[in-house]
Amino acid sequence: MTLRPILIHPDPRLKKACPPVTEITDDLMQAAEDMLETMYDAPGVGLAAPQVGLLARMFVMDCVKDPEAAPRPMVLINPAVTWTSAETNVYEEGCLSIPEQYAEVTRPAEVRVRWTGLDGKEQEEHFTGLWATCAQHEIDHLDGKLFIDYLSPLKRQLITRKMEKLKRDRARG
Ligand code: K1U
Ligand code: ZN
Repeated sequence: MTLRPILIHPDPRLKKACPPVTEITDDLMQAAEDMLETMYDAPGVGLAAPQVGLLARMFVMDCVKDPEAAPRPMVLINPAVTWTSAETNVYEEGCLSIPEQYAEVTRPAEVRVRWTGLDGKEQEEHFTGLWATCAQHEIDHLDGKLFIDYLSPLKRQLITRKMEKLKRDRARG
């Protein structure tokens, strides 16, 4: 398994809608394994393929927060939201592509998601709490959307400028 570098906003690859996965190849399975390792290492609770420069509709997540509990690594290929609750939830979201920036985002509190697993089988599950928020955040990534796109243009610009500076500083070493 290999840690893959996480792209930092702004990057054109984070703004593109990803095409569906048409075949579950060895390369895709390797990418899913690497993404899980990269997510746990960050640490994060989710990671979408475009965040590691792979334009494909796939994300990984594990929202088990209790360090004593068993982990639940999930790989979701071609995910689609099939139902959303009318009730909404406000969560202070972060993003591994926008480090150390957090903002409240309102989304449906519960969702049903259908996807294909790494074994090629269709699955569907009802998500609540952080799982629901994370699944929606990751599906947004697959559509080229970031959590800052829910903020005012002014807040978004402020965060984007901070990220441009972070990238300049990192490039200088
Ligand atoms: O997609 C990403 O950039 C990952 C992101 C997912 C996410 C976080 C919060 C709300 C919705 C979606 C993260 O994992 S940011 C890091 C984070 O939230 C976290 C890190 C360690 C422990 C618990 C949470
Ligand atoms: Zn993110």
